[in-house]
Amino acid sequence: MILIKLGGSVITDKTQYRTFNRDVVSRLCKEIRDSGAGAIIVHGGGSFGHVVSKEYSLQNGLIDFRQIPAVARVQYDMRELNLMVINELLNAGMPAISVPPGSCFMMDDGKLIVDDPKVLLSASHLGIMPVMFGDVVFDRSKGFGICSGDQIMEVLCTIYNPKKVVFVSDVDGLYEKDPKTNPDAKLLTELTSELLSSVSGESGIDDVTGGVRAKMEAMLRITTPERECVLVNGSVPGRLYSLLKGDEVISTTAKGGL
Ligand code: ATP
Ligand code: IP8
Repeated sequence: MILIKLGGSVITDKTQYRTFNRDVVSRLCKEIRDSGAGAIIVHGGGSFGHVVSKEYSLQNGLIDFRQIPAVARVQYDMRELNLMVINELLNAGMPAISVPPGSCFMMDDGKLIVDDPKVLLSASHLGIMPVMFGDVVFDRSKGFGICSGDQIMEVLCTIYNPKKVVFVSDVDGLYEKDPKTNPDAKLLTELTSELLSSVSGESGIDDVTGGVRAKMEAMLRITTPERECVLVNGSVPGRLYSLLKGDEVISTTAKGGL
C-alpha cells in the first residue's frame, strides 16, 4: 500500500482564498488510478484551510470565543474542498469516501490521539478509500487545534504500515530555499536530519501548520529502513504516475530518520 498526501500547494492556489485546482486534481487522480498502486489519500488545506485559520490564530487553540465562527467556517471550507477531491476520485473510478479527522481522532496539546482505528480499517477492508484531510479538530487541552495533513500521514503510517509514502507539492522537491522566490536555489535529492538546520522553509504564504520545516520533520519520522518517503512535484504531468510505477523521477527522498 502507498500513502499519498496531495498538498494544499498543488490542489489549491494558496495565494487566493478557496481556489481549487480542479484540472490538476483530476489529472493526479487519474495518475494514481493508472499506476495501479493501492493508495490511501490524504489532502492538505491550502487556501481553504490556512487563510481563515491564520486570521483567527486557530492553530493556538481557544483564546477568545470570537474564534468560534471561524472554527465552523474552516470546517465548512475544508469539507467543500474534500468533497471536490472525492468527486475527482469518483470520476476516476476510485470508491472514495470522506472521513473528516474529527470523526476518528482528537488532539491533546496539538498531538493527534488515535483511540481506535476501526472506522478507517472497516472502510479499507471493504476496498473503500477513506480520504482524510487537514482540519480543525477538538483538543483535550486547548479546546481545538489545527490537525495538519502531515500529522495525519504519520498516524496513518502506524495504522496501515505503508511500504512507500509520497508527499505531493507544487515544486520539484526540497530546495535549500523556497524556489519560487529564489529561482537559483538548489534542489536537494536527499533529505537527512543534518539538513534540517540549513534549509530555509520561509515563504510569504499563509500556513499555520509549520510549512516546509514541519513537512521535513514528518518525512524523516515516517522513514524507516523498510519504508521510503518521497516529496514530488504534482504540477508536472506524469511525474506522480512515474514515481508510483517505481521509475526514477526528480524528487527528494528522506534518508535515515529524525
Ligand atoms: P498544505 O500544508 O496546504 O497542505 P503542502 O503540503 O503542499 O501544503 P507547503 O507547506 O505549502 O506544502 O509546502 C510547499 C511549498 O513550500 C511550495 O509551494 C514552496 O514554494 C514552499 N517552500 C518554501 N521553502 C521551500 C524549500 N526550502 N523547499 C521546497 N519548497 C519550499
Ligand atoms: O494543509 C491544515 O492541513 P495542512 C489544514 O496539511 C487547515 O497543513 C485547516 C489549516
